[in-house]
Amino acid sequence: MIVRNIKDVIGTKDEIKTATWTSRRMLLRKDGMGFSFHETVIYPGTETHIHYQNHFEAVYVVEGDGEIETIADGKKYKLEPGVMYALNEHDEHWLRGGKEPMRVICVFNPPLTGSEVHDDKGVYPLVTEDEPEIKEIA
Ligand code: 9YT
Repeated sequence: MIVRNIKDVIGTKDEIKTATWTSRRMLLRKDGMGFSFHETVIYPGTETHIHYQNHFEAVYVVEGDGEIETIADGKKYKLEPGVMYALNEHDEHWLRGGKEPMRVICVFNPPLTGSEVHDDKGVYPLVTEDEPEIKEIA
């Protein structure tokens, strides 16, 4: 079993900071679960262009506020505690922070390796080599 405390991730190489968000990566590809699991804080008043062409992501809001806008159709969705969104169509979008820092839990499939940040098209690279096998449940 894996048990980790967010306090043990903060300040390490698994805490990635950009101009618009901080991501604390609690489970990564090396853990062999088939997904990664992060706590991310989106900074108030910011806007991030995201297009996960190589990944699926689900996001659950636990604190704060913000907005997501899907670029293909211009639809906007309010983000607040209790809301989940899933990018099941690799949806290109704008992610906006609101008035307060927005703390979200994110799951990525396939899992991130740890150091990914968005490129200029909002994409994370796909890393597939040397992936540990997903453990079978006995
Ligand atoms: C919600 C979202 O996609 N934020 C950007 C960062 C990402 N969650 C990550 O790398 O943890």
